[in-house]
Amino acid sequence: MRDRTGRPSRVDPGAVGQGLSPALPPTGPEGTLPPSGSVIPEAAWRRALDLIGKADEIALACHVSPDGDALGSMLATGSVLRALGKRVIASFGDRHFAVPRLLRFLPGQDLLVPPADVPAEPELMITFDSSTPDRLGLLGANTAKAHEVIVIDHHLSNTGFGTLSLIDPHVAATAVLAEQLIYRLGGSLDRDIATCLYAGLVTDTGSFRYSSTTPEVHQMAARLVATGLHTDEIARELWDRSPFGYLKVLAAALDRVSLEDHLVWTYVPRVDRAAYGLPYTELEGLIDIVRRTDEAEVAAVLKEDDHGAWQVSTRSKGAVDVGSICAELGGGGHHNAAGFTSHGSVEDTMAAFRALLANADGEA
Ligand SMILES: [Mn+2]
Repeated sequence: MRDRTGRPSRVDPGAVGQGLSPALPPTGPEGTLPPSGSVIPEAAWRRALDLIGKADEIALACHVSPDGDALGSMLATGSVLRALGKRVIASFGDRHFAVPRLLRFLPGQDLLVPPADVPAEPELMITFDSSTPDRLGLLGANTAKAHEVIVIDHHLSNTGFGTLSLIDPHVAATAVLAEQLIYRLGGSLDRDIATCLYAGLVTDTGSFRYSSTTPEVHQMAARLVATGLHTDEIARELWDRSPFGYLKVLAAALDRVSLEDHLVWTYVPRVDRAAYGLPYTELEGLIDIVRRTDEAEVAAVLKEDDHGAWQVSTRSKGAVDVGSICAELGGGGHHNAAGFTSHGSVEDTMAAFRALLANADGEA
């Protein structure tokens, strides 16, 4: 059913799952779907419920080096599916399988298994926040062989690699779509599930600072906070702590920073991290420091991972579409936040990036 805006407004009773245990408190007026701003057709949601209803075992996957949105969306959905009586496993396809330290506070991690333990040909796979099969790392192969694949994502660059797309680039986070799926499954939010979704929402909106922060985002946050989750603890876990070594690596990275026209950039070789035993994943927030530069329109940070590849994070203030630049370099992302991997030197990587940036500037 739809309201006048064409958006789904009510749960279709025929499409709802069996419902969760009554121990979970209801979160909204009975049968009402919360607003999300999503334009995914109701028929697609119905098909998802159908596929989920028919599956006994469901394998969930999110992108490699998961962020709060990828892992949070997956764990929230997984917890609900398990409560519905499904056998659920969840994973991500990193060669060295470990939950990033910043995300270890997320509830529901008992769902996680190493990628090697995911069935080679799952009956049903659901992927989260991953725009391409490549972004699934080792689990790209399982996805290719799965009988059905539901792709839940909000990247404009998503290739639609599943058998069913629940993709909407208009929403701020995959967590928004995960919440919509949870409601349609007949689920409601307890504090643990809400914590996972909230982690996704705050990660992808930069704590409600980015332009993706719509009224619907704040309404969703209100629903989540109403479960009693601890916004202060979540913020501290995600952003306000790091090992001492981070300060030293940060100092070296800032010492190396360059400003060229409207581009500010720096790099972190792995030897810097090795000196302090600092894992690669601790560098996530570095781009947010570099991108604050007033004189720059675009920011880039090159981080050498443990295998010697350069993981490049880029940000734009809006005039330049770094998403398409990164897509041309084999990566992807959003208009204002994107990334790619380079196996070349720092100099070659930056030369390739600068060339595409000059083109984009010319078109702007
Ligand atoms: Mn996301």
